[in-house]
Parts: sequence; structure tokens; C-alpha cells
Amino acid sequence: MAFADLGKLETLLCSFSDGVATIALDRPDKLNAICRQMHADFRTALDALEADSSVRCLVLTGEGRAFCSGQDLTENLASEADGKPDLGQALDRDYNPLVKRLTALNIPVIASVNGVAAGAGANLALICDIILASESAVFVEAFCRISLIPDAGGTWVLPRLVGRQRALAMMMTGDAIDARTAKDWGMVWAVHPDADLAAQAQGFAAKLAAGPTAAFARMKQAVDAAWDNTLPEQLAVERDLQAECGRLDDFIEGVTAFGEKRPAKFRGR
Ligand code: T3D
Repeated sequence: MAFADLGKLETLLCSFSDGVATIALDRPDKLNAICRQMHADFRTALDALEADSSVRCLVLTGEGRAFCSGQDLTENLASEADGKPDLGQALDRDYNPLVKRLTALNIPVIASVNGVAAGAGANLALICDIILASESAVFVEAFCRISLIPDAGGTWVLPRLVGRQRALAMMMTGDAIDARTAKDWGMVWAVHPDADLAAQAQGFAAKLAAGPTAAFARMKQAVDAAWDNTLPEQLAVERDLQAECGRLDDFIEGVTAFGEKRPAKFRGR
């Protein structure tokens, strides 16, 4: 099924225009808390998205006043005979595959954080490639309030975005970090007035969707590889991926457009 045909799932709203797929978490009464059905709906949405080459950018956002309040705390609590749940199982089954799939997408992935992003909801936003936030958005590593460690990739991504000290302070205090501070700290690319965020995010995403998608995929590959590489290793990665870029139709188009003094018309391949 094409992504554009998905429409409303039980807990997600999927829409498509101008090459941009948008997935909006849709449990506004629970501040878009993530439940098992939402994980199932994510699997459906990502199956369609990964198979649909017309999708050239993904926007993740929330319906209502929140982005996402993290794991639905009314689930998972009494799943074992002794009343103590195996949270590792929930991560293996649901969160880890979701984070791996989102971070492996070969298109730009934008988080449009329209309100509170707490717990796994904060980390779901932070593992996206580029994060836009509304002025009223806040990021809360709420896990410490219930004696958990951050999951959904939080311990990996947060220190990389803001450094070890700020990451640990956020994790240990559970303090809400407002959008302006998040931008100052490098967690967020841009902050927009609440009323403008959705339109700004769609415009930004549409611009990326009209970009050199195949080169973007290789940019992500190169940047991700860099975390573990020495400089000489990374130079070799750049050589190999640039060699591939040089054979893309969009490279020819980019150079031709430059010579003809007109905007390039990239087709993403
Ligand atoms: O179980 C596992 O698998 C472990 C995995 C854990 C991963 C995690 O994500 S742990 C972190 C889980 N999230 C939280 O601890 C955050 C919980 N929520 C809050 O602290 C607050 O709701 C917020 C700071 C996000 C927002 O506060 P506020 O005052 O704006 O809203 P509220 O009144 O607290 O919430 C509105 C409604 O949403 C309320 O329902 P009601 O009373 O109107 O019927 C509230 O219960 C519900 N809600 C908010 N967050 C969750 C939730 N319901 C279930 N799960 C939630 N996470």
C-alpha cells in the first residue's frame, strides 16, 4: 500500500503531500502516550513508507497540545506473575526496532515537537535527524521520576547532542528543558511560534523532499559512520560515498543547473 493511502490508523494519523510523509501521534487525551497499538501502527506506517519511493522526507509530530508523553504508564506494569514487569522485553519487542527503523531511513527525518516531549517521547524526537520545536515545547527526561534510565536511544543520542554533563543533569533531575534552551544547547535546529510550527515544518520538509535525496542518504550514512571512525577511516568513507554521489543523476543536474544559472531540479536519484 502507498503511504498516501494509509490515512488514519488507530493511534497514528498519516498524510502525504509534496514528497513529505507526516506521521502524527494521535492519542491527544493521553498526550500521545505510546501504547502497544501505537507500536503496531508504527510498524504498518513504516512498512508502507519504506516501500514507497515517492516519500522523500518524513515529519513526526503529535496531535493536540503534546508531542508525546512517553510510554503509556498504564501498560506494562503487571505483566509478570510477581507483578514486576520485564521492561527489557518491551524494549526488545517494540522500542528498539522502532528506533532502529527510524534512524535507518534513507530520507531526512524531521521531528516537529509541538508541545511536551517526555520520557521515550523526548528520545523519539531526539533520534530524528533535525528537530523543530514550538515555543511552548519542553523536553523532559522523565524516567528518573519513576526510577528508570532513559531508553529509546536517549543515553546514546542525548550526550552526543548536548554533552555528558547536560545529558546526565537532564536525566538525573528530570527538569523540563524549554525550547529556547534546547536550541541554545544544540538539541533543536529552530524554534517557531506555536501557531506557525506545523506550516514551518511542512515547508522545511517540502524543501528537503525536493533536494538530492540520494545524496542526503549518503550524508546520513557518513555522519553516522563518523562516530566510531578515526579521521583516516572517515576519509575513506567519504571517498567511497562521494564516488557514488558522482554517479548520481542529481549530480549531473546540479552541475548543469549551475552552468545554466537556474535552480537545480533534483529527482532524488
Ligand atoms: O513501561 C515501560 O515499558 C517502561 C518504559 C518507559 C519509557 C518511558 O517513556 S518512561 C517515561 C514515561 N512518561 C512519563 O513519566 C511522563 C508522564 N507524564 C507526565 O509527567 C505529565 O503528563 C507531562 C509532564 C508529560 C504533562 O503534564 P501536564 O500537567 O501537562 O498533563 P497531565 O494532566 O499530567 O496529563 C494529561 C492526561 O494525559 C492525564 O490523563 P487524565 O488525568 O486527563 O485522564 C494523564 O494521566 C495522561 N498522561 C500523560 N502522560 C501519560 C498519560 N497517561 C499514560 N501514560 C503517560 N505517559
